[in-house]
Amino acid sequence: MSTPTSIVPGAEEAAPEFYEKLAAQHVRALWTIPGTMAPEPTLDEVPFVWHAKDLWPLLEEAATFISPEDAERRALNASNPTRAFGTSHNLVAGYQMVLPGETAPAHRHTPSAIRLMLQGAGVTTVEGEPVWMERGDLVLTPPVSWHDHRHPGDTPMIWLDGLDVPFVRGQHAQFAEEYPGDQLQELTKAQDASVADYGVGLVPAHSTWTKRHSPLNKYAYSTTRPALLKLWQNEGSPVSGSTLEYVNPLSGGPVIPTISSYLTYIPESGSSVPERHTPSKVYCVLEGKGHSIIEGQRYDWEENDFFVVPSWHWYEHVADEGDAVLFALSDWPIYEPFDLVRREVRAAGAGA
Ligand code: 1HN
Repeated sequence: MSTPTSIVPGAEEAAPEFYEKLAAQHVRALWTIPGTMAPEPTLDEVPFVWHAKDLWPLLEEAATFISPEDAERRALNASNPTRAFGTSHNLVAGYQMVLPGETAPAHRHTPSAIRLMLQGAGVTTVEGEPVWMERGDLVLTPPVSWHDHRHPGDTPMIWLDGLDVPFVRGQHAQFAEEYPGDQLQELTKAQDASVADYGVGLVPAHSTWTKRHSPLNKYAYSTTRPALLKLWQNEGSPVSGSTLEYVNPLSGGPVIPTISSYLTYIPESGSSVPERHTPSKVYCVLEGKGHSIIEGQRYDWEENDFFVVPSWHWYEHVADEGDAVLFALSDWPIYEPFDLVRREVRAAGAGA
C-alpha cells in the first residue's frame, strides 16, 4: 500500500508559523496536501472475506433477542476493516435473516438495494409487487421504492443485501421514510408481475417506463444459471470461465443507476483472468469452493461467503472444489458517466 506524499515534503515543518496563519483562515496550501499529484489511487481499503459459517450463527443468535419489527431489519452490515461503515467506500453488503412468520415492515429510501437469496424462500414486496425469492435469485429494490419482506415458508430466510448507502450518504442525499402505520404495504400487483412483463426477452411495446433503474424486479437463478452455462459451453474459455451482466432490459444498462451486477462461472481448477479496475466489487459465492488472489494475498471462500475486492486491486478467482458460480455487485455505474472507469487485464501466464 503506497502512502501519498505532498508535493513539497516537509514544507510545514520548515515554516510552521506561516502554515498556522493559513490554518487560522481554514485554508491549506496545495503543495502540502498528500496525494495532490498521486499517479495512482491510494489503496486505502483492504480485501476481506466474510464467512457464512461465522456469521449465520450470529444471525441466529440475534434472532433470539431482536425481531425485524423492532429492528426494522435483522441485518448485519459488513464493514471494511479500514472503515467504520461500508464494505467499500460506495457499497455496503451483509446478511439479513427473516424467520418463518416474521415480517420486516415497509419503508423506502434513496439508497438502492439488491438482494441475492441464499437460503429458504419468501417474498420481498417492491412497489406493490410481491416478488417470490428462492436461492440464487436477484431481487431489486430500486431508489425510493417501497419494500418489505414477508416469510410464508418454514426455513429461515437468509439473503445477501447489497446497497449504495455509503455513496448516497457521501452525497448528503440519504432520505428514508416508513410506510404509513409501520406495516406491510398494500399488494397492488400480481406476484412476479414485472418478470411476466419484462423478464423473457420481450418488453411491452411502447413501454411507458421512464425510470433509470430496471423495470424487472427479479432475475431468477432458474433462468440466469442455465444462460451462464450455455454461454460458457458455447463460447466461454475452458480455463477462465464466463461472466454475464444483469441488465435493465429497456436500456441494456445496469440494473440500478449506482449498482451493476454480474454472474461468473469458473470451471473446477480454472481461474478468472487477473484484472484490476477503479470500481469496487463485492462477490458472493453461490456454488463451489475456492480462493481469490488479491494483490498477491490468498483469500479462501466457500458457498454463501462474500468478499470485497477494493478499487484498483489486482484480483483473480480460482475454483478449487467443484465449478464455481460467483455473484458480484459493483459501484461501476457511478464511475462511468464521469469517465473514471479504468480497467486493466493481465496477460495470460503473467501471474497475479
Ligand atoms: C435496508 O433498508 C435493508 O430494506 C437492508 O432490507 C439492509 C442496510 C443499510 C441501510 C438500509 C432492507 C440495509 C438497509
